[in-house]
Amino acid sequence: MNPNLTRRGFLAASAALGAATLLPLRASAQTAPLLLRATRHTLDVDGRAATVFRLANSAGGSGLVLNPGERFRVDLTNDLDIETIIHWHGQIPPNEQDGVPDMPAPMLRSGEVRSYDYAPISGTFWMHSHVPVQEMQLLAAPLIVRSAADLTADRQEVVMFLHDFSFRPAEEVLAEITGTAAMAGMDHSAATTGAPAGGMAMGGMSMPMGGMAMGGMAMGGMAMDLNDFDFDAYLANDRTLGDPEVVAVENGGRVRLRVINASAATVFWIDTGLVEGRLVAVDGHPVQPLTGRRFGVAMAQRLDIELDLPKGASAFPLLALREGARERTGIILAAPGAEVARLEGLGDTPHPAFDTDLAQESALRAVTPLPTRPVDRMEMVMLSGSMQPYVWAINGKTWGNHQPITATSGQRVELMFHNMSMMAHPMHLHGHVFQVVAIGNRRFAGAMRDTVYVPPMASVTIAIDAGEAARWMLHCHHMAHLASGMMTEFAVSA
Ligand SMILES: [Cu+2]
Repeated sequence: MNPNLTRRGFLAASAALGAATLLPLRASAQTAPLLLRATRHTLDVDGRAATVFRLANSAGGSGLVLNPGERFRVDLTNDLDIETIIHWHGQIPPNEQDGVPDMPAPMLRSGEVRSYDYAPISGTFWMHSHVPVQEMQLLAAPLIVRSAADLTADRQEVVMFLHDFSFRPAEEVLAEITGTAAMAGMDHSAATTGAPAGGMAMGGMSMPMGGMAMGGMAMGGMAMDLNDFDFDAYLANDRTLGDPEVVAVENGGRVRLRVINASAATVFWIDTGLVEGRLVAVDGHPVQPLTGRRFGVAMAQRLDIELDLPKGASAFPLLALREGARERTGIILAAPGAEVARLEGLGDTPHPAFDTDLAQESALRAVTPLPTRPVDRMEMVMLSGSMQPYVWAINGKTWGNHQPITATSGQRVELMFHNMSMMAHPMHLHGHVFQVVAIGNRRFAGAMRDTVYVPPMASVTIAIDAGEAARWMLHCHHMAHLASGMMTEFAVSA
């Protein structure tokens, strides 16, 4: 056993991702690369078998855990019979290792092994295929980079990895959401060429424009669109509430919950129930602690929530509630001797929409903000689109017709996202960590992030110090929006 590990640390390692996900922890400098395989895997979803993708570590579990100071030195093997490529979401590798098809590296052929090596940022991260239909079929996993404080802290680490899941092929799900048969069969091209040629067919979508049919909610007299697809199941660590993961915790112990929303198209509220939580990091980056029992998390975002469990032989459900609907998923923390009651996968009433007024984002303050300096470049980034036809654009253009947003390496750039549409967009920038610096006209020293949620008709400004001179993707992390072309590039020149 690793002598560096405290007893709690060992508990944490054992419980965090389940025994199968546990990687051997190394006490000394790493000698061999970590192994990661893109492969297939069978899940049991409410008693029904489902074949999905998996990013498997050397122990056969999902994802990677790195120790403090350890490099992200990974050999990725494509064990699939199709091409794939993996993006290290929120990390800042050299651009050639970023994992977007042909941007610049090609996808991995079947059987190909590719090596990655960079200094990682510590915190709660994840990795996923940058091909939307593959991400939707769970080719995604946690990437946890521990800090020195994580190893010495007297607390248990628990990961909650969230996904929306359909038994139907992802191509079919995308085609139904977008209302176009042309989308079916898009795989590689979805991430690189954007919208299919020709018009978008109108079939498949029953929702009227701006309608309330499926997931609409009224907002200031207007109708916003929330959920445009009803998935078959909502998963937390690959399981539903019908058979949830039960994590053994210490009586009265402290837990650091690492929530990762790997959903294709679902925003969740994390409900800590009777236990008050302390939100201590978003997207892997520390924020000044914010207490509460409900925190929202959009697609691709992460939350680190600390929980001080009350003493007693109790069970503590940690639920993820689908916004604008009754579905929920989650895991259960159980102290020794606790009785674990069965929970329904449907709540009594629909859960509210997330952060329409940006109240949560407004309350976040970075622990380590960007240094204050003059802004060299300010750009407005318009987000637009509609359900019918299902087209989403950045500055009026879809990927392939896009106009890059440009900067020079080292410049301080501010991007003001202005959402002119009735759906929210979680906007993700590759290769950079940015700071939220304004909501509407109100400036503040907000959170450091890699994915920011921009609700309908709102504006959010982020500040970035432009990094490596390269083409970096900037896109919406709603998979159907991305697949229909809601992507541009942040083109940094030397
Ligand atoms: Cu979007």
